[in-house]
Amino acid sequence: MFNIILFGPPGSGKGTQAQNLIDKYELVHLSTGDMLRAEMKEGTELGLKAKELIENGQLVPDEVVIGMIGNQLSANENARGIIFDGFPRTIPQAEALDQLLESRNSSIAAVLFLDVNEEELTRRIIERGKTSGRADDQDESIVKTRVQEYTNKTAPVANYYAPAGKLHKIPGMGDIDEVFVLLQEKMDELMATQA
Ligand code: B4P
Repeated sequence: MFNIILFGPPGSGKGTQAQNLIDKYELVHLSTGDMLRAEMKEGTELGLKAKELIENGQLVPDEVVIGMIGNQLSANENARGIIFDGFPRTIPQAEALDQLLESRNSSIAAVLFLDVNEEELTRRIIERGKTSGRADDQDESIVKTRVQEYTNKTAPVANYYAPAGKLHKIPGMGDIDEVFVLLQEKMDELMATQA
């Protein structure tokens, strides 16, 4: 399996580019954000708990997302590879993912880090908020909280993967097509070295 993590702050293009990449490389897309929003829409117990945290810009507890990813890995054992989008977002999530993959004789091939500055992140998220209906996209102070959560809890995850040479920084300030070209170049390079 060829497993990739799309990493970066909120609004850096993870969900957007994951969609482009799965179409081109025939990989399975696992987005914890999408899974949580589906639970919220269905009004499940988990969804109701997650809603309050998400709408305040905070991360949901590790055990919730780790459980969801574990279930999805079991459901996709024959996949060619997986793109993890928005997961892991904390060091305990990264450690759990390593264990889940190791127990399936698999591992993370690379972490693609979309590098975008805070001003642009805020601009993109507030712009999406005009049509997305997402409460966490509509208020600048909530976007600030999301960026703070990222800085405090998620940014250190990059250092978890860097020593093994798995972290690859991709300039993410260009438009969607420009960033996709850079991602494809990196994906093709990585896949060629794996083959
Ligand atoms: P996510 O769904 O992962 O949300 P996100 O970070 O806002 O999305 P993303 O970064 O993928 O958006 P994109 O830039 O593609 O998480 C939402 C919430 O769920 C979190 O805050 C947290 O509470 C919870 N959660 C999820 N996973 C969790 C976990 N593992 N642990 C704990 N909690 C978790 O898109 C943004 C906008 O920018 C779009 O409108 C897009 O069109 C636009 N855009 C993208 N690229 C662009 C570009 N190059 N130029 C111009 N616009 C661009």
